[in-house]
Amino acid sequence: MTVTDETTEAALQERFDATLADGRKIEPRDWMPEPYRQTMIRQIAQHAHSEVIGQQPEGNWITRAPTLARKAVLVAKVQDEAGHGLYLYSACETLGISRDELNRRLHEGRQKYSSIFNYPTLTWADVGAIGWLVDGAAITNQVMLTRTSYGPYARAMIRICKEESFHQRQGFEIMHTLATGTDEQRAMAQDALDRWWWPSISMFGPPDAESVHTEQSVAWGIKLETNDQLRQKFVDQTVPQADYLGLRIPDPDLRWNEERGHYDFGAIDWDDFWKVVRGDGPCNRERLEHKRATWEAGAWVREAALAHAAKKSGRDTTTEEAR
Ligand code: BYC
Repeated sequence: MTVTDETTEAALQERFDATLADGRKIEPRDWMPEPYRQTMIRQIAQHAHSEVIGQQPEGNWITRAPTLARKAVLVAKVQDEAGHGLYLYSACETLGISRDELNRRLHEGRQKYSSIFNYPTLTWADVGAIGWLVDGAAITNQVMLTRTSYGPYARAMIRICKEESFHQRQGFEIMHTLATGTDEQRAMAQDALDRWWWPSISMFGPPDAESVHTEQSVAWGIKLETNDQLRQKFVDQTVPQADYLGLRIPDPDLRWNEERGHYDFGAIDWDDFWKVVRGDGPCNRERLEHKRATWEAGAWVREAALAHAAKKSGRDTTTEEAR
């Protein structure tokens, strides 16, 4: 590297740091340090893959939703998740990586998706629990991400959060219907809460002391709150909701701590979390295999869409020239 290159690099770094210090966004055309770019690609890709794979657990209940209205709402909700995946792939592409490459990395196990989608949906109440708890946890994280430092990611989050908030309410409403229904329905709601509670609170990621990326991501303004801070916020807002439903959170150590002004909660089984993250959860193989198979089965649709776009743009040019 020459002296001039070094000076230029230092000046670019200075401008990047000043943008962050002023609370302004980093935009695709701006210079950014390579590790920042790679961190954004990793996180946005993981987020996009989660939205897409996250369609599977709830999609499992579309044909078995208890009423036509429930079915219509669930179809719309699952379609929203697909849309979130698309916004996020677009945001990720602004960092100079193609959607095909992102999918390749996921299919080859080089990128991740959220641990939460590796659990089965055994009853209709699981659809309620996912909306209430999983979307609830997702919004807690994503409201923070509306203020994240990378512009396209922050802007995608604003719309996503509006939709997630509807998802959370539809889940809570399903749980409320079941919790105020027959004994059997109430038992079904309790069973879903028992199975989804711990995976939902682990979804925020490892404890801060073991989170390898948090410190740097906070310094870059990617994360404005840490995994443990967001987890605590989620627990604090969800416990009163469970009380309202008359359901019991499956944690004997859960209690209000007057001094801290927060709920204390029991130890998370991090061994189980890492087992799931590493590919050994109840549904990991099934989820990834389904994702790969649908990607391959849809190849002809992508090819046809590209051929159509090329043909159409050719026609449009001819029309313009003719004018
Ligand atoms: N699952 O240093 P850490 C939805 C990994 S979908 C798997 O704390 P970071 C919805 C982490 O990647 C919304 N892996 O990392 C859709 C890292 O490994 P690598 C999903 C996890 O990035 C359908 C290692 O552990 N939301 O709403 O600073 C239906 C160390 O972690 C997980 C998002 O994707 C996990 N849960 O913080 C219903 C939010 N947690 O990459 C609903 C965007 C951690 O070094 N992502 N790991 O190999 C984030 O905000 C952050 O990436 C995280 C982790 C808070 C998740």
